[in-house]
Amino acid sequence: MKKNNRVLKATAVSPANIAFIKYWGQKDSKLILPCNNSISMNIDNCLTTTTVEFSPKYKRDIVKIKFFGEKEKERKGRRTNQLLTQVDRFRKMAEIDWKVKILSRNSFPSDAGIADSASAFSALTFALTKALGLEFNKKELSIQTRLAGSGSACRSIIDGFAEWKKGNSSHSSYAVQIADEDHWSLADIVVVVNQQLKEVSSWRGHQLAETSFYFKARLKELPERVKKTRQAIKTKNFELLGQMIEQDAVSMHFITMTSKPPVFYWNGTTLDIIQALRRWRKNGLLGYFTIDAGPNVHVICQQKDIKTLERKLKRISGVKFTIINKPCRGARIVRKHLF
Ligand code: 2P0
Repeated sequence: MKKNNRVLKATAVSPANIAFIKYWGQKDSKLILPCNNSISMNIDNCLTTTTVEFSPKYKRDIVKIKFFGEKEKERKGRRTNQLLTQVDRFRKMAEIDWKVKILSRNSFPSDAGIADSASAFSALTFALTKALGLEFNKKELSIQTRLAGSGSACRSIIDGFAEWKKGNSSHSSYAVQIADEDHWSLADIVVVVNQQLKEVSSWRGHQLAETSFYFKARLKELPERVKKTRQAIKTKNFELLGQMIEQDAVSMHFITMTSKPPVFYWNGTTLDIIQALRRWRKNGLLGYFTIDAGPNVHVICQQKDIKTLERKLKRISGVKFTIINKPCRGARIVRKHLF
């Protein structure tokens, strides 16, 4: 890390990412070290923009968030505390004690069940480094982002397709690029079936993972699946990628359903979509599912099939709306501030 000139105000934009191979289970919950490597693609319609400003004019730390379709509002609670914990780590590194104002804006509906932790923590971390004149390379930035608490955020630092290497220490656990955002014209159709907040957080899910008798079996089969997924991306083998992401989504949800206590994230429509995709594939229309810690389905397809798949998906009873995403760059600094 190098210390440069402090500009004290900076803005970063960062995407959410969809995991093809899921991060599920932690080896170390303080250092956020995962039990397995995970692989993801950044999604371009689910962005967080964050401006931070350090100044003696602020008498206290202020965190404002503007959720999609809502008014900008000062927020308190767990999320704000997490963001400020990351700010405190950076204040120490930069040896500054000025108060901060943070304004964060999401480009996607917060009730779409897409966790904004990845985009929010990666945008905040990048903006902090710039404002405080701390210069990190991509690897160090990914590590600093991981330490914010949302592990999946460390993948959003990387452009395009990323693999988070689990490592065995804080210095060896970070994300690297598999391919950039222009490598492959894939799409992620987020199919929203339920707009409620999830009942059990991913954080709790991570802690429960080891209570599943089958968790060890998942970890055993993962290296092979990770290898094939990486290969499928590099060689643009869509059918292989599809098989791998479906296997991994089912494996993760099998762990949640067999944890003690069990957690069921799917609802009836989730399963209807899975069945429909399998039927359509028999007729040559290729879309594969993956599902995060909630009932909404991410349909991974080739861009040429977006329209057909979206039309058919919207006809399934219980589907509320869809969000179309393409692969995109990771976190970046922008000139235009939010305030
Ligand atoms: C992942 N997930 O690899 C795994 C798969 C969700 C399922 O890491 O919502 O980003 O703040 O608990 O910390 C989600 O964990 O999300 C996650 P929240 P976080 O993407």
